[in-house]
Amino acid sequence: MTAQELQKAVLRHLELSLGKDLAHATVYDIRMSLTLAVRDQVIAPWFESTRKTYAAQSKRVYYLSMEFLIGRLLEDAVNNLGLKQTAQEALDALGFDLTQVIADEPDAALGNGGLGRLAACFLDSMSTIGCPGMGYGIRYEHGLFRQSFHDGVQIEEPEDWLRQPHGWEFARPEAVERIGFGGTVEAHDGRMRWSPADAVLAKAHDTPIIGWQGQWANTLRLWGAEPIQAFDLEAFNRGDFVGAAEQEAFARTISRVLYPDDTNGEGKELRLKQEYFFTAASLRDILRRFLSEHDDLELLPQKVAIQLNDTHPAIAGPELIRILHDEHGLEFDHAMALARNTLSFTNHTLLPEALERWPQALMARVLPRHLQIIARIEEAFLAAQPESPVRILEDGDVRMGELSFIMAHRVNGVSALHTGLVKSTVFAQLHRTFPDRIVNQTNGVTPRRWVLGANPRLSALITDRIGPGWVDDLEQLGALEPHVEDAGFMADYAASKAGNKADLAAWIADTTGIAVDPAAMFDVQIKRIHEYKRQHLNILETIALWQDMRANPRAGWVPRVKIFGGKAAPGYVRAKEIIRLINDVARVINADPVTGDLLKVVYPANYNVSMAEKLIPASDLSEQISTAGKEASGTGNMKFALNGALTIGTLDGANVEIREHVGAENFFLFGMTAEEVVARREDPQHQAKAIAASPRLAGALKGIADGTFSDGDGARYAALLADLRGHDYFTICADFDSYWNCQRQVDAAFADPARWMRMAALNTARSGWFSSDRTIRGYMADVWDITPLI
Ligand code: 26Y
Repeated sequence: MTAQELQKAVLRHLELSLGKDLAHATVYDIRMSLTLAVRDQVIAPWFESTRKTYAAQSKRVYYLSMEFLIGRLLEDAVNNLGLKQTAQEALDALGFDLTQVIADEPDAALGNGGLGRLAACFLDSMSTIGCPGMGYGIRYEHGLFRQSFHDGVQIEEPEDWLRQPHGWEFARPEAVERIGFGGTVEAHDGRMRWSPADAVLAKAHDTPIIGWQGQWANTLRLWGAEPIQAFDLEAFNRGDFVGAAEQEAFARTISRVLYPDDTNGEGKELRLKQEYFFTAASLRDILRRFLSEHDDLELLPQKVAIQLNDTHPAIAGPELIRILHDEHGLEFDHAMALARNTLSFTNHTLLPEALERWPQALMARVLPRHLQIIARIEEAFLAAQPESPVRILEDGDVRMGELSFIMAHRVNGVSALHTGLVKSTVFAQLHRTFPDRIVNQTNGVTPRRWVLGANPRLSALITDRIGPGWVDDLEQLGALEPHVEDAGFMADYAASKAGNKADLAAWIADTTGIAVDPAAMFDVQIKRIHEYKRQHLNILETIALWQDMRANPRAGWVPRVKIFGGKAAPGYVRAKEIIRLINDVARVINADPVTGDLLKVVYPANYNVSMAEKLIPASDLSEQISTAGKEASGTGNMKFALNGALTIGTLDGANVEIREHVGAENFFLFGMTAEEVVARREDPQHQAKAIAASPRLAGALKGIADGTFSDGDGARYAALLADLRGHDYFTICADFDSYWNCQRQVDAAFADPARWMRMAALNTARSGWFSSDRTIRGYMADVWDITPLI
């Protein structure tokens, strides 16, 4: 497509789809017109992919996820279709700037964090590799809340991405499923029949996901809930106008909003309904497609692979059995075996509070037939494993982890360390019973979005030296390694980082009003705010550094900008205290003339995918400092390493594998190992001893306690401090000195720019393994048993 052709297509959509002429077109109008023009280019490969899949009678993969944190789509699509340059020229000619048009798209935040972003990277990789499949999720009207700070305190406001029409999707009014809730179960002619009391419609909305160079496209199908009947006419005619709309209100509530908790499952009835809603709709859709091609249910596991993204769609097991047994008349054990051979399950966390449990009483009310089926699953399991102490039904709850494990033929962890812990802790008993079931699939990230799209400077440099093949074959980055000996390459590498940092400094000034020195080290921690991720360890080190700098401002400090980004679950009190503390500390330090440009603390509000795309390419230091054993994998860590930020991190999650790949000498390691953390907690005085041994830590804690950062209000952080001094489950204190010392090694390395840049370039060259293309190939081989169609 030429720029002229694209320009014509944009103008055609501007007139015919938006009803505007160029003279009156806004950025929104142009963005929508360009979106529609680019979407037109996706249709042919999309149809072609479907045709090939049918022709090959191929197995398909269905990725069921409560979350898809996709962010903006226009730039990705333009890049994947090779239309970046073309689009730029086309818009220039119309008097619009492509960058500005791209930034006009709302950031689709249909997810909380890692798990949802991983699902989005997987969609991109499946389409790039030619793995036939679909993502299934919920079309939330409101994604993750918008964050702002009032006096440093997090305020949540509703997010509104669907206020404007969503240009990428196709509504499918014909693709609707009726989803029931509640009601009764009765036997009819020897079969159980569930008669739900309420029902809603699930309506499909399809977004095509185009792969690299437009060679393949899959579909993301999101279900929106709608009433079966918009209006109860009988009630209306009685004069009960509000009651007449009740159905509608209930239905729409189901897909209204994303739950903003990423760990504290509150066991809310509405969440259970959301889970069943999208899982049941997806399964019916999958079975209908399967039965349109095959007439033998026996073939299901050969033709269909269903991946459960954590336990959120775990009701898929019982629901699939219900369909096969109650509706199609298969024997229960037979139905169960077919379901298990079709399903597989990914575990993303070991935190006990994130393992879903639903009260049996609630399940009996909302999904009465499923509760019966779950009891039979447990019976069948115990009949085969009479010695096993494992139960799905326990303490009045349904344990969704155990259910998922028993109903899956493969269970995977998301990094080598995490998978080992899955085997030795949460699912130790089940692992003993089924020693081949658990496999590892270390996470990855898509290089299209996280390098090519987010870091055009670095991308151009890489392509200039090793050609363009790296974009869908990321291990080719290894070919950069000899170039680190080339002064010309290193100068260009440093210049690309400097350019990104200058851009970020300008953006920080714009959005926060804080002036930062682009030559300072950009030290970045961006992720959900959580105690186990230890943003408070970082801020304690920041305070200690500031105190040292003030005491001795001329000691040759390495200037730093500490950058934080992330949201806290609205009900997570301690996480919100940490947010306030960071903002309080930032206010005081940024106003201090003694430290000046030596130290700044920046915390832009409303961190999201688009903000990550700005921050990561401009980072020098990547903070991956979770308490060892707690971060299942991390994926931000991979994005940073690829973009040439050095990691300061613990031996946790995929940090372990990143360190192995980039080399221990190019990674700043500190802190206790997972085993050491467990051992240290045995000593109830571990935090007190650490504080007593570290005047710096004691000084930082004291600074908080005496109100230095809270206008003299010593009580503001009393609870946080009491926890650190009294319990400190996340071993902030015990790891503090190790972290401090490691940070000073970071300073020394940064003070030698040639050494630093060489380490950074080696991180880029050696991180190719962390492509989600590699991860998806692993799932295809070890979990899904499917081969690519391109
Ligand atoms: C039960 C409910 C409240 C719940 C909702 C969301 C529980 C958990 C989550 C999300 C978990 C999550 O995002 N886990 C992250 O998954 C990433 C992808 O595998 C990992 O890289 C990351 O370490 C892990 O915390």
